[in-house]
Amino acid sequence: MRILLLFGLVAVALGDVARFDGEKVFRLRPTIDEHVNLIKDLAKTIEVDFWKPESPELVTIDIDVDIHVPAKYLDMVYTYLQQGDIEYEVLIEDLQEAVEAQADDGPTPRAHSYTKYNSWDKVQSWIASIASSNANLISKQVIGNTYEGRPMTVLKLGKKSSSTKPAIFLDCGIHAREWISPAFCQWFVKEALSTYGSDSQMTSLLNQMDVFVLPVFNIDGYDYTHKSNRMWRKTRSRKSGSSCTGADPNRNFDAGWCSMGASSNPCSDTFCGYTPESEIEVKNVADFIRRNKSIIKAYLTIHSYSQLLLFPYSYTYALAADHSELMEVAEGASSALRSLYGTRYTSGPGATTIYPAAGGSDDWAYDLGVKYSYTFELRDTGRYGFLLPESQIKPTCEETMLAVKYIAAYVQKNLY
Ligand code: BHK
Ligand code: ZN
Repeated sequence: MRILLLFGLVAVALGDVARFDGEKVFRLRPTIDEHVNLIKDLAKTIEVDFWKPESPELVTIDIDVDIHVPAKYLDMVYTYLQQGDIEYEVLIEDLQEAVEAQADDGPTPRAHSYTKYNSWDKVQSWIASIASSNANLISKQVIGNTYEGRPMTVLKLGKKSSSTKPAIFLDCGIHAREWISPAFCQWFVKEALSTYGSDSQMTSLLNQMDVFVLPVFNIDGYDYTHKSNRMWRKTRSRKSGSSCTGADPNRNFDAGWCSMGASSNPCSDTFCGYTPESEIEVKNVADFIRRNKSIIKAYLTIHSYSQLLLFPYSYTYALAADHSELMEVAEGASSALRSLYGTRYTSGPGATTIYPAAGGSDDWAYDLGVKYSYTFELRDTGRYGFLLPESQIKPTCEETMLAVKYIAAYVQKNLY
């Protein structure tokens, strides 16, 4: 009876999980306008999941276009690419195998692990326990709930002080499927706590400043990628009148909102939402940053993949007033990152370095007055994409720490 019950539960749990057997990820290289049009037409005819860029509207010539194609369309896509004379390679032969191969850091333990992709339940209990075990250096506050009612908790790292300290805001997991991102925020908190007192740079940083860390921004989406569909990107909000779920939180900020590089179609992966800050998660974060505007000196947000260090603007080709300084700091951070394992990053404004896209959090924070505003796109450049194996969590987080610490040290040095 107990065994039957167990089977029943497993069957129910498995029954909801999307599988990707035989599905492939292609990298296309459109070199003429005709190729671009063909790719956009293809996206209209069949369901294609755009990995890079994130939606067909963003496709232009001479960029890599990574798409995930369901098995039933493969024959058709091969014929289409050949007839259209579009150059391509297969990045991932079998997506289901790649999903399963992510967990190459050993079997999934019951407990939280810094070298595994932790479920939301594990991250949530980790937040509670880490905050209570280091009361002198860390405190937590709930900044609101997600659409589905999960609490969004910001951890404040820094030595307690009687006066208000300048701060850095760091968030991870804006996009649900970019799993390396929440892994980095967890790593950052661990490293900050364990190296305070021994690493002079971290000690000085946390003595003089606070770091606000939001470990998972889009919790509902993150939970959905663990339980139902690994490739989900957006929030999980619903609105009567549309059969599609969610908006892109990184198109929902009030920065040139929905003017370019975003979609007003609720079914698109880059849907900008019905209004700026329509997504409660975005509103909660924007409210928190507005409330703390006078102390927040830097805004850092972690995504994947592509190995880029981006800064404003993405909603316009115009250069930011602080362009040269932002570029200089980005170059310094990238070379610090590269010094560990040789990982190469490209830095620049979002609009020219990836694509113009309005409604992003870094542009919004910058226009609010947070000068040092950066978007990280972590490993890799496409071999695994969103399915970066767990064996790469440690090296990715270690090298990223160097870049984040470089930016933090620069901000700290220029406080007064
Ligand atoms: C970065 C900053 C502002 C607007 C867009 C971006 C690129 C980012 C996005 O929102 O499309 C790329 C991405 O998710 C992959 O992490
Ligand atoms: Zn992203």
